[in-house]
Amino acid sequence: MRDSTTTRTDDERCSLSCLRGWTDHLGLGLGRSRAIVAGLALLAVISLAGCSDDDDDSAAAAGPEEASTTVVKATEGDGTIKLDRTSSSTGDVEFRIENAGKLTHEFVVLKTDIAEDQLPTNAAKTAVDESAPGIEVAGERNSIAAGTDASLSLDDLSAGKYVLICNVPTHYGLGMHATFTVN
Ligand SMILES: [Cu+2]
Repeated sequence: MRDSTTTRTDDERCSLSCLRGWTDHLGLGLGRSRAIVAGLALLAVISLAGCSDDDDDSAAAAGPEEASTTVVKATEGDGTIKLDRTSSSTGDVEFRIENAGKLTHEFVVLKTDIAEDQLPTNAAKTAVDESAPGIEVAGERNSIAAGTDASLSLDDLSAGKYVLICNVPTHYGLGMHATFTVN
């Protein structure tokens, strides 16, 4: 490894005089001691350049840590929810929702261990009871018009089982549910 302590000391002590000595040496061919001093100045410059490279490397190494969002594409039809992936690792998840149907839909993410087609419903049995025991709403996007896209970003999803539903009255019963797992 380089001896940076010695190099830095030389640099601090004689940055001006070293440069002057180097210039004198090049221009006038003066004594050997000045040539040595000039060489030390050159080493100091190289050493500082090396330090800059190290800084650049550490900054670049920090970059990849940023992007860890899992993107899930969800396509809603009038009676279906289809996913391009059914699981993710823990962390941020972005659902990109396309309403490919002719009706307005919702996209609701529930954390629950209950089977996707066994969720408790309201008294009229037209919609899932989102406040029932064993169900936790992780996030939702309402009023997604027919033919439009929407997005739902959920930060730091914890491990477990999730059920994704549309809870517009009667739509759950039509089959608008899907299972998603965070590992
Ligand atoms: Cu719906």
